Order: sequence, then C-alpha cells, then structure tokens
Amino acid sequence: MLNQEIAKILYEIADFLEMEGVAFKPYAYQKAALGLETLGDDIKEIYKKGGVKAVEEIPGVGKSIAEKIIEYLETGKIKYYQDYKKKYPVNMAELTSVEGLGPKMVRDLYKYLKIKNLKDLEKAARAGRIRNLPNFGETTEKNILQGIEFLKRSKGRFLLGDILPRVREIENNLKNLKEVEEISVCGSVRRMKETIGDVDFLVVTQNPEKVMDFFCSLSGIEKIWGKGITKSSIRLKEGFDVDLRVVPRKSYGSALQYFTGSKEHNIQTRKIAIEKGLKLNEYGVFRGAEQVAGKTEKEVYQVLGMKCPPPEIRENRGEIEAALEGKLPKLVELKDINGDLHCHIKWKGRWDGGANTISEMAVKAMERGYEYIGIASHTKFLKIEHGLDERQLELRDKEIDKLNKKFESQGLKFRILKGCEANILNDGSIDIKNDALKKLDYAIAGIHSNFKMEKSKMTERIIKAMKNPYIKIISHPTGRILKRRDEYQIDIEKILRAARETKTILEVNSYPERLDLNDVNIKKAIELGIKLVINTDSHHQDHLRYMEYGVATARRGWAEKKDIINTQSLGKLLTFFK
Ligand code: DGT
Ligand code: CA
Ligand code: CA
Repeated sequence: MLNQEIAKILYEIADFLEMEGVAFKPYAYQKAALGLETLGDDIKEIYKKGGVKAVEEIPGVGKSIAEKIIEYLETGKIKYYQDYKKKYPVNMAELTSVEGLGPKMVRDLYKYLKIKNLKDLEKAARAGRIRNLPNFGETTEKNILQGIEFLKRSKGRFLLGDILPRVREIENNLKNLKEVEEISVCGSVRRMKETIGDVDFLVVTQNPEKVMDFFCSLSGIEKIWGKGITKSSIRLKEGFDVDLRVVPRKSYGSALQYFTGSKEHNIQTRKIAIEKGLKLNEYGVFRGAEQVAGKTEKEVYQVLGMKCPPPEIRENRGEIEAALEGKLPKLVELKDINGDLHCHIKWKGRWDGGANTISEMAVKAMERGYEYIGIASHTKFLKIEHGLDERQLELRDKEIDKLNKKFESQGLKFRILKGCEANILNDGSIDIKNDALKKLDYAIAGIHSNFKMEKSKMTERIIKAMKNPYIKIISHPTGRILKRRDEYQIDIEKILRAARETKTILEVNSYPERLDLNDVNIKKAIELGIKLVINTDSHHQDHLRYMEYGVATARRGWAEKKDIINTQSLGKLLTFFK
C-alpha cells in the first residue's frame, strides 16, 4: 500500500534529520510515519475524499508533514527528501538495519570513509578501519560485524506479522473464485511460526487452468517463477515467494498434513506409518496399493492411531507422543483473551511515546470485547519515550480514575488499570520508587538499556528486579528483536526458576518483531508452573490487533487458558497482583 511507501520515506527523513543533529523534528516524523503505517484506510482515498484537512487529521501528522505527503500523492516525489538523498547518497535503511548503528554514525562513516551501503561497511569493518574513527573504537567495530552477521543469518525470512495480512488477502481473493472448492495455507504460516521463508497454498479445483491464471495475475507480483497446472510459484513485490499447489480431493487431507510440516514432525509421522505397515505421503495413506486415508487431515492421523495435533505444535517437541496417547493440550485461543496489560499512550502531548490517548485506547479495547486495559507507561529513565516520573504517574492516574468513573456511570463493565513499564537499571534496581509502584494496580519492569552485559550479570540484573515485591511482570524477558538482534546473554533456566520462586509473571510480547518469550521458552515456563501474560506493547490503537501473534506464539509453546493471566476476569486477574 502507498501508506507503507510514504511511511518509509518519513522514517528516512527522520533519520536524515537526526544525522544533522536537529532536535525534536525527527520524533515528529517518526510519529507521523507510525500514524500512516497503522492507518486502516488508503491514504490516497483519504486525500481524495477529505482533502488537505483529512490528511492533517491523521494521528501524528501536522501541517508541514501533511504537505509533504500530499506532494508525494500528487507528484510521486518529495523534494525535501530528494535533497537529503543528494546530500547524503547513503542507503540509510540498509545501514541502520545493523543493530546499534544510528543515523549519526552513518553520517560519520560516510564523512570519513565514504561508506554508502552494507557492503562498504563490512569491508571497512573487516579491514579494521572503523575502530580509528572518532567516537567509534574497537568494541563498536566488533559490534558492527556481529550486527552484519546477524542480518545475514536472518536474510530471506520474513516476519509473520508482515506476511499474514497479505496471505489472508490472497486467500480471500482465491476463495471468491467459484472454481476454488477448498483452499488452505499450509507450511510455516499455518504453524504460525515467528518468521516465514515462503508461503504455501493448497487448492482443490476441477479447473486448475483458471485458478492458475488468476493466481499468476494477482496484483503486486514481481516475478513468476513458474506456472503449471499442478504448481505455480510467484514472488510478490514485498520480496517473498508464494507457492500454490492443486491437489485431488481424495488427497487434500494428506497433502495438508504433508505441506503443513514441519519436516521434523513429518519424519516422525512417516515412521509411525511404516511401523503400522502403512505408507504415508502427500497423496494419502496406503496399505499396499490401496488408499486407506487422505481426504481429511483428521482421518490421516486417525489411521496412524493419533489425535490431530493443532498445526502450531507440529514441531516434534512432544506432540507426537501426546497425540498417540490422546493427551494433546487444549491450547489458549484469541477469544479467551480478556484484556491487554501493556499499552502505551500519548499524554499531555508527548509523554509515554504512544500515538493515542488513554480514552482512545480504552474504546478500542472495548471494541475488541475486552474487560480491561492496562496502561503500562514508560518511566523516567527512558528519555526517548518521554517516560513518566512518580509525580507524572500520579497525574495520569487521576485521569484514569475520572475515565473509570465515567464508564461506570454509563453502565459499562470495563476498567482501565494503572500500570507502568519501569526500567531495570544496570544493577537490577528500578527507576521508580517503591512508594509510587505501590499505588499502581501492577507494575511491569523491562530492560531498555545496556543490552550487552555479561551473562551472569545480566541474569542477576533481571532476577533482582523480580525480587522487588511490586514488580509483577517482566516485559519481553529475553530482549531479542527478530532479524535485528539476539537475546541478551542470560541463563534462562535460572531466570525461570527465579520467576517461579518470586511468583513473577512473564510476558509473551506480541509485537511482531519481538514475540518474546519465544515458543521454546514458553513451554519451559509452563512446565515449571509459571504464569504468563500475553501483551501487545501497543504504541498505537491499531497495534491492539497484534494480540493474535502473541496468542499464536503461546500456542506454539503449548500454553493453555489457565496459564495465561489475561484470560481471567478482572476480579481474578487482580488477585495475581496482590
Ligand atoms: P519456511 O517456508 O522455511 O518458513 O518453512 P516451511 O515449514 O513452510 O517449509 P517449506 O516451505 O520448505 O515446506 C513446506 C512443508 O513441506 C514443510 O513444512 C514440510 C514439507 N516438506 C518440505 N520438504 C520436506 C522434506 O524434505 N521432507 C519432509 N518430510 N517434508 C518436507
Ligand atoms: Ca513455506
Ligand atoms: Ca514452500
């Protein structure tokens, strides 16, 4: 969509401004970009219908940025941006995708070493030329190389959150075609894996030519790798590939089973088939030449003596055994979620770094059918997000009281909870006084600085925060950013044990690039009886929908409703914060 295209440019302008050390303005551009990016409607339509005024009404967009958006809509260019690109001919997006590399560093790398892109950067770092620049040093050079390695490793994989909306759009388009009798996405998308290599669709149809013609003329195709009557493969402009296979109805279930994977899961199911004197492949289950199952997935598992495991847990991590014993977990579902406890807001203009007011967030939460929303404002240490201090938290909470009273008088069964996302400082202490934490409904703590501490120190840092009696939840406990940086160096087993001892709740952060805790750690936590909360970390009202990704990740970690505190009613939830 054009929204994303323009948002990308606004983010880049923010980087250029930051490069030049301009104050405040970069932040304004970032907020406008966020507003545009998360907008439900097409910017072109908005402008067509409502003119300049409608563009200025987009959250975060003021008069001057609106002008630039309109310039782009009308001419396909923004002069302000073009001038910057001429002045600094660097691939900003590529360079700043290296963890720890900010616009000011990009400026110096260009100024002293004429580094324009990732390739130049890697060459210079390998040659040891970066360490001698003012303000860089050997550690920075090492970190840059590490960052580049990390980027290379995650290359070719896409975030589930970036892929899924597009997959659904394609699926709906195909579904609307009367020739399509059955359709399902399979592969890692159906398993809701955090990152996706490519997208795999299966279709049943009597008219494959028609379906393939339609598929290969979808909008937004960059390349057609191959077009046949049983399989076609395309690349979309977003950069990822989509395969579509046509299978006979009598094989639909076994094809689904096969192409859903995972490969590790399939190897085991095939083994079980062999042990039973059967053969399992994408065409069906066979005894000799006779097909004994294959039409539905359930039937395939049934002849193997298994219950059908939910796609999210098909990773050969114990689901095979559980399915054979009829002991599969009843996984948590999106509809079980009763509220969201990690939302940021915009308050008094800019405090807390969110894009929407408390009441806007509350209204959206009600629309989702929630019973509560927790405002977990950043606190004072986090200057870039304009974190709140003790006094400001108190002021905010007066406003929350007022809103809650209003809801009550309207007969609404909904409550805004007072929370915070405080910072765990280097020594494990919290940047907000206990006296202030005590007054809240609950306090979250998370790490937002100094990510590269040595393992035992980092582990102790988090454990010390857990021991604070007012800290109830640890946000994004391992700190990874997908495609960008690894987890902190931590002893996860030790942290999990401490969580159990201190009865600290661990977060499953739903933000598409976080999904932290991850599936494997969720499963470990649950086995230890630790409670979890699935939160979105929303910085915008439209981020509330990310809940789906957190729930999917929790499902991949075998979480049931009882393991997740925000599936509870308000009354029960509050008992966890006593
Ligand atoms: P991705 O695309 O890397 O995110 O991961 P998947 O799981 O979607 O993998 P993909 O697209 O290569 O293949 C789709 C499914 O097909 C996979 O989950 C299991 C099945 N499959 C692919 N290759 C093999 C194989 O060599 N052996 C077996 N048993 N199954 C396979
Ligand atoms: Ca795939
Ligand atoms: Ca594939």
